[in-house]
Amino acid sequence: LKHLVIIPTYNEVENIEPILSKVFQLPEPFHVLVVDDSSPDGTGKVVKSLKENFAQSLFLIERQGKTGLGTAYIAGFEWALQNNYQVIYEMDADFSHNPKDLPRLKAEIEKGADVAVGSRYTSNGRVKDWPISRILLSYFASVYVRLILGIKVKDTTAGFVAYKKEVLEKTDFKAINSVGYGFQVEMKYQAIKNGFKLVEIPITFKDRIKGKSKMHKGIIKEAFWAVLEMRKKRYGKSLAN
Ligand SMILES: Nc1nc2c(ncn2[C@@H]2O[C@H](COP(=O)(O)OP(=O)(O)OP(=O)(O)O)[C@@H](O)[C@H]2O)c(=O)[nH]1
Ligand SMILES: [Mg+2]
Repeated sequence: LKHLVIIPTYNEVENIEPILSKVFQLPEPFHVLVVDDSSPDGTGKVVKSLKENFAQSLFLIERQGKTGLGTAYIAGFEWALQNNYQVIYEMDADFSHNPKDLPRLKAEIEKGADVAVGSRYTSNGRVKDWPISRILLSYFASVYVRLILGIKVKDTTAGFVAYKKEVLEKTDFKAINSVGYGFQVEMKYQAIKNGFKLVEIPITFKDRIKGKSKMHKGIIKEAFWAVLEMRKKRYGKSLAN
């Protein structure tokens, strides 16, 4: 199987080389696609220079200007499908997700899951170094999503996920309007509504040490409304119903 890890980046110059080297040190071969939005700090340049050493396994999409995490992933998914990858992973550049957990997500897919989520809120999942306010916000957001959408997933906003290519092929990306947490929720929601099997495995999520967060209030508001909109979309139901 061909495995591709997509890492969206915006101003991650301090993190990008260390994270790529961790992924490429794993015992199993993962390819990496970085989707960089012309980071002013030169993240894309660093990736280009590393491509010389990893010509077969490191790829870069450069986009003009910051257009958000969701559209970066969609561009990456399209590239992954065109290039025949069978399992596609989402991972942040900032070490909040531990690259060592990639083989655990992979194992879950190989055991038969269609979607494997690195989950903070399943039993044994953890969040380290976040202020309590941020943990509470994130946790109650996940409860809100579960109530509104009526799904069992504990960590719907998680951004550390493995998707089988069949799941992405069935996803209606045009229907997704949100770019932040709402995007993460809608990806999982569509997968479930399309009948795919989603499993959560516990991870320890760590706050970033280097670089700046791109999270802001607008993304939370967007997600709040997007979840209500999602419910109306009747994913997975034929129009005849
Ligand atoms: N290409 C691209 N990447 C982005 C954009 N916004 C965020 N990212 C990347 O997406 C990943 C997650 O973003 P973060 O800023 O860490 O957001 P977060 O994890 O919700 O917030 P923190 O935990 O506070 O860091 C990181 O690798 C970012 O560099 C964007 O607009 N375009
Ligand atoms: Mg982060």
